[in-house]
Amino acid sequence: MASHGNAAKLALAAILLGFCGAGFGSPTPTPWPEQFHALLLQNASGKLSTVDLWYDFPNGRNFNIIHSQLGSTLYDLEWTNGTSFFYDLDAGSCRTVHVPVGILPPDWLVGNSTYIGVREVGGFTCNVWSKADDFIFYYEDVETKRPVYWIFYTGREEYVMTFEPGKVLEDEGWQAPWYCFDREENKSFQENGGDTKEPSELFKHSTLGKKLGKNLV
Ligand SMILES: *[C@@H]1O[C@H](CO)[C@@H](O)[C@H](O)[C@H]1NC(C)=O
Ligand SMILES: *[C@@H]1O[C@H](CO)[C@@H](O)[C@H](O)[C@H]1NC(C)=O
Ligand SMILES: *[C@@H]1O[C@H](CO)[C@@H](O)[C@H](O)[C@H]1NC(C)=O
Ligand SMILES: CC(=O)N[C@H]1CO[C@H](CO)[C@@H](O)[C@@H]1O
Repeated sequence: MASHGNAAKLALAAILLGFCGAGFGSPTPTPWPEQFHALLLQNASGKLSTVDLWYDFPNGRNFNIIHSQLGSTLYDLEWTNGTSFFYDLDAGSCRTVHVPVGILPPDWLVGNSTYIGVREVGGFTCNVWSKADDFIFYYEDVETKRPVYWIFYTGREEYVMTFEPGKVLEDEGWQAPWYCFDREENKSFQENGGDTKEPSELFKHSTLGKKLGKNLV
C-alpha cells in the first residue's frame, strides 16, 4: 500500500513538474540552424523593405540584401573577421566598415535572455524573449519553433515570411564588387559613387548591434 501511494505521489509530482515547467524554467529559445535563408518584411518607422537574410555561421558570414519598397537595393555583407561591406550595385558605391566582433552564433539568444510569455503575432502563437535590456524582442512559433517576428528598441520590426534551414548562398554571391577594394586608386570613382549613407545610420538599421556586442541583421 505504502509503496503504491508513493508511486502515485511521484507520478503526480512528475505531471505537475511537466505542467509547471514554464514556472520552474522558462522555455528556451531554439538555436538557429547553422545556415539558413529567410525572407523578411521589414518595417522601419513605416519605411518598408524586403530583406533576404543569408545566415552562414560555418563560413563566418552574414548577408542582408535590403530591397526598399519601389527603391534601391542595399547589400550589407558581414564577415566574422570584422569587415563589413555596404554596397549599392546600381549606384556603384561601397563603404567598408570594420566591426571588431564576429557574427552572432546560432545560440545567441539562449544565454541571458528574459522570457516574456506567449504572444500572438500575424496569427501565430509565439513564445517571446527579450535580450540585452529590451534591445530586442524575439518571437518564436510555439509549435514549429520557427522564428516569426522580432522588433528592436527603435521600433524597427522584421516579419519572417519564409524560413529555409540549410539553404546556402553560393560563394559567388558573397563577392563584394571591385570598387569595395583598393580605395586609394579608385578614390574619385567612389567619391562620385553617390554613397551618402553613413555607416552609423546603416548600422542603426542593419545590425543587431553593439548592444549585443555582435554584428548581425
Ligand atoms: C509600420 O510601423 C509603423 C510604426 O512605426 C506603423 O504605424 C505602420 O502601420 C506599420 N506598417 C505596416 C505595413 O505594418
Ligand atoms: C575579411 O574577409 C573578407 C572576405 O574574405 C575579406 O574581403 C576582408 O579583407 C577580410 N578582412 C580582414 C580585416 O582581414
Ligand atoms: C551573460 O551575461 C553575463 C554578464 O553580462 C556574461 O558574463 C555572460 O557571459 C553572459 N552569458 C551568456 C551565455 O551570454
Ligand atoms: C586596384 C584596383 O582595383 N583598381 C581598379 C580601379 O578601377 C578600375 C576600373 O575603372 C579597375 O579596372 C581597377 O582594377
